Amino acid sequence: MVSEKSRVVFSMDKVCLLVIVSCALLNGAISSPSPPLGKKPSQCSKELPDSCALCGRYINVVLKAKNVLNGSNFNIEAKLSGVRKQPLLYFLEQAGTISPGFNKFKSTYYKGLGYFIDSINGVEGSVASKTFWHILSGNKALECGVSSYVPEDGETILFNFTTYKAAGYE
Ligand code: B12
Repeated sequence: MVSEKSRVVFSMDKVCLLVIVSCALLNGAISSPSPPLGKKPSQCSKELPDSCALCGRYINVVLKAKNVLNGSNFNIEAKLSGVRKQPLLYFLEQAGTISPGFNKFKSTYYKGLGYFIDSINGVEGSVASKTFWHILSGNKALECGVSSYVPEDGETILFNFTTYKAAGYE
């Protein structure tokens, strides 16, 4: 037999449970689906929304730009420490403040893909010469561009001026 008191306690439990679940859902603790087990999320999926430039954790990233192909050969580097984790483009912009060569980059916006890096330090790729700025992490080409790739703490990103052929795109 259920007494009046235990019925009240039972319905209070239900209310508490409802409140906890609602709070968790609002905080995203329950709602966000995980990628299927054993499958790595795509490199290109944006980890942070565009408006989230101020909420990534602080990380260290090294950017390098190498041109041994076209005239003014150079190897430039920018060591960025304690920068908020966000798409690579923001690190490239930051690099310009500590390493002058990086402040002379040009880019073109493509809908759905973001920014394509046309030139760095005055050296520009072209369809005519079949050259471009190839972006790599270690010796692996990035699977996406500067607007959607989010670097990891301790990562070194290389912008290497090269030909379509040398990069394996021809
Ligand atoms: C051709 C091509 C290139 C050529 C472009 C020049 C040319 N001669 O046409 C070259 C070899 C230079 C190139 C470079 C890169 N590419 Co590319 N490229 C393509 C490809 C095969 C076809 C694009 C095309 O002609 N579309 C048809 C035309 C009519 O449409 P369009 O909008 O005018 O096309 C232009 C843009 O796509 C732009 N473009 C090409 N690649 C990229 C990459 C990014 C990030 C951006 C913003 C723009 C862009 O160049 C095209 C010609 O002007 C696509 C795959 C595909 N099937 O779409 C990949 C593709 C667009 N490239 C890709 C990538 C990752 C790159 C690189 C970042 C690789 C790297 N690690 O360096 C670099 C860009 C680096 C930089 N400097 O910013 C990815 C983009 C994925 C993403 N979501 O970001 C794609 C989808 C291939 C893939 N599935 O991996 N690419």
